[in-house]
Amino acid sequence: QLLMLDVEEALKSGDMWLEYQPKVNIRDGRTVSFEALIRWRHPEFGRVAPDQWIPLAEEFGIIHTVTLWVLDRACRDSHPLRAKHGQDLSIAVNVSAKDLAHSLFHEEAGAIVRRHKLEPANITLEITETAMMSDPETARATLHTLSTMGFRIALDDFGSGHSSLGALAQFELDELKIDRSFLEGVLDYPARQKIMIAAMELGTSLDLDVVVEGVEDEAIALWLHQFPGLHGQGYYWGRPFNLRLRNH
Ligand code: G
Ligand code: G
Ligand code: MN
Ligand code: NA
Repeated sequence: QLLMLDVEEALKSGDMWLEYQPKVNIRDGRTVSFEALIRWRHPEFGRVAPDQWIPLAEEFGIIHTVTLWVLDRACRDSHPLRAKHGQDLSIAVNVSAKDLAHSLFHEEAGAIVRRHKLEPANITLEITETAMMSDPETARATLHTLSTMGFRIALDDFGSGHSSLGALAQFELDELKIDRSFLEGVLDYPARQKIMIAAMELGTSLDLDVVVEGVEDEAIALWLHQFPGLHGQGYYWGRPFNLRLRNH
């Protein structure tokens, strides 16, 4: 909790930074998007994982500042990434339920994107189904506004929460990210394969871009090759990397 006093300073000082992980077209291996993932090295406590502090930042009412900072950095970094990987590359940013409840979020997000000479269509906002369902009325209204502005909306960690199908039906979505838990044992158990296939087909039939999360090895990647139009994300294609340390 004391950590929360250090968040704003860490954003300014460079103790927080973004890493980017590719989402690829599984058939041809081309990168279609990069997801921004926040990192924090605390001067006293060392590395603090987002799972450890993002929920606190939501509770303490400072997630809004964090999310806008992430969006700003991601927009800035999108220029070199697009120069390298193509102008239709999308940059993905994780958004929390608390952000959607903030009445100015869409205006502030729109202003940041414009300031960087980008269009909302260049940005994908990833929201977990748990976040969407925590206050569905507010989430639906804000997501509708953001979608109308042109932002792409992704349902993150699909299948890990309690109301997956409900979220699919209720929100205006462009992308479905199938939670990596679906891949556990998928090569060994026919029932798991059928569930995975059904989840992918559900997304495709709703005209969503389908992203399979957590692909770690070649065996899974080869299995996924049989399904056309699929996108994937995972250590197999690339770990989150620091744009400033490596040349991508
Ligand atoms: O990459 P990683 O293991 O560190 O991410 C862990 C979790 O933290 C993931 O669920 C991811 O969505 C979340 N996360 C990473 N970066 C951000 C961020 O900038 N904002 C929010 N709200 N969540 C993030
Ligand atoms: O927002 P989301 O929950 O999808 O965040 C992605 C999280 O998953 C990050 O923590 C990222 O580091 C992690 N991740 C990305 N690829 C893999 C993978 O192949 N295996 C595992 N175990 N985690 C992954
Ligand atoms: Mn995500
Ligand atoms: Na997530």
